[in-house]
Amino acid sequence: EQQRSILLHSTSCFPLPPGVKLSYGTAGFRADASLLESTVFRVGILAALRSVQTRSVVGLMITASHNQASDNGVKVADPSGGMLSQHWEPFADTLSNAGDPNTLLQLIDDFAKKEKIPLEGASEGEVLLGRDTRPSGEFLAEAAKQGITSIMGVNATDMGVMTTPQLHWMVRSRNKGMEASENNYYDQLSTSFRCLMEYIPKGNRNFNVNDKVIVDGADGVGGEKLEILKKLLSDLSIDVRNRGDGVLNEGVGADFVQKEKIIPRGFGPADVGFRCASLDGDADRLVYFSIELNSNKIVLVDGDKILSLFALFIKEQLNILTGEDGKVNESYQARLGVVQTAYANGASTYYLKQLGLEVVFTPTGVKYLHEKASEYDIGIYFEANGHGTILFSESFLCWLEGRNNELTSTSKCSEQQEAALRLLAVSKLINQAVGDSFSGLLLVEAILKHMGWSMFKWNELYHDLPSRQLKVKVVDRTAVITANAETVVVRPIGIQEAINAETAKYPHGRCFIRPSGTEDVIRVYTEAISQEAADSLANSVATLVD
Ligand code: NG1
Ligand code: ZN
Repeated sequence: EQQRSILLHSTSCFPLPPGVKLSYGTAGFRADASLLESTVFRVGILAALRSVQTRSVVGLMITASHNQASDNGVKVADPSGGMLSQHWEPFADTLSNAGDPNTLLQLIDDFAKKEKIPLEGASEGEVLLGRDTRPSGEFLAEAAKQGITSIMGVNATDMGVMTTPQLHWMVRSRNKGMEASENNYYDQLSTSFRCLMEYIPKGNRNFNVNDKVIVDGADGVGGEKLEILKKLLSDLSIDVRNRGDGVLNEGVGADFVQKEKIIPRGFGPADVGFRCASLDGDADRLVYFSIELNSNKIVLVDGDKILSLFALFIKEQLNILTGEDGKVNESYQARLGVVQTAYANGASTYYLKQLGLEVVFTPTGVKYLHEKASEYDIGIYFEANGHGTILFSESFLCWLEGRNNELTSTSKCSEQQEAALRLLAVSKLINQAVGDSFSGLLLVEAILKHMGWSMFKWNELYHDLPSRQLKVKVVDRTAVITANAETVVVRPIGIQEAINAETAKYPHGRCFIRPSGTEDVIRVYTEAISQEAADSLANSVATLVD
């Protein structure tokens, strides 16, 4: 009864804006910040319910990532630190569109029954609340708190401004019973980075101050947080630009750099010859680039290439550990898998398969990639846009620890032990909750150093096939239904045949279309042997869709 009246009262303070219908898309709810207060309140309730159900800490993040500063958004981190379980998404949709307090109460009641969430009696829970640097974040965080605390027994712990991956990391760590403050996060990253640097092959060890990386913080939360992290790193020089003085995501950031392929604000001719990297607005994406002399263009080193570098390094360490032929007696047959989406450049897939790796595809969206990667002992996933991470299975880590102890007692610092220690360090450096630009950056830097490679050498692993991405506005994007990890259109009937016929005209052509999960458009993607061919194929397929 008390619970009912609390909910009725608080909900009446958060009426829905008229005529707005939002949906929990690829990355939570996103809209103009002025429309979001009631949604964020309702997501607060949802996060609290999830926490009560799982008897674990849950996260709520307020961010619109790479979108413009006036937008905002909200997403929930599950107890594992990953995305909200997919079977809760329909509830997220109905809950956030329920205007009338009585309807909302009924929805919660029904859902709680179905999901066996004990609302009567001593329910307990905790939701960690984070937000990026958007000005609207503060009042939206208030709305979230109101929602969270409307469920009796649930506490809202406000972590203030932080990156999306930091919040996910904290949720994961808290539920593993580990210490999980922001400082613990920096400690874990810097310690494991130092450990990797310690096992760099001797010839490549010297630290050269001119060998720095220049990072574009997208004028978001990443810049200020990276300033803190970099102070703990002695073997790496990081110059942070766009730390928050300019407009968030405007002419800066990973999304801009990857899509436009031009120099972001704050970079110029003086940076030619240096490794540069861009984060996005909430610091969960990372791409590298270099600046070309006398041009405003950049050479992009995208998520596919970061993935390839990681895969190469991990495979090398595994080979050392288990012997090339996997014949070392006590070797554990570690399953290494790589997960991509149809947007991965075909040249990267070809390269990874050439390395002998198992490559699988999922639909677009981190939740799908992450889930697939978790099926392996070591699962590496990345989207071309720079979001990705590496997952290690508990049983593999256990074996690795054991192997390391065994090697310690026999031959000190053998090659094999170094490989084991490197892999253990990677498992701590990389954020296993979600893609994290900071751990990605440190791992790239450590691997380049390990290999003794320049960025140029890295970029030469393979050459991207020319590609084109277009958006087509349509009346109803949900009319397009795809299958096979979005590579084939099954509805409307006949379109796939037409696409096939068009694609066949281009040697080595590849093309697929799919409805976007974050914008009201159909996306067209093509690859071919020249830029002109990729463009022309994309244009003709776009007219088929129209
Ligand atoms: P949609 O709008 O569904 O294509 C985009 C990105 C995804 C992912 C989400 C979430 C592309 C082609 N799509 O999804 O990879 O990052 O946004 O932010 O880049
Ligand atoms: Zn992001």
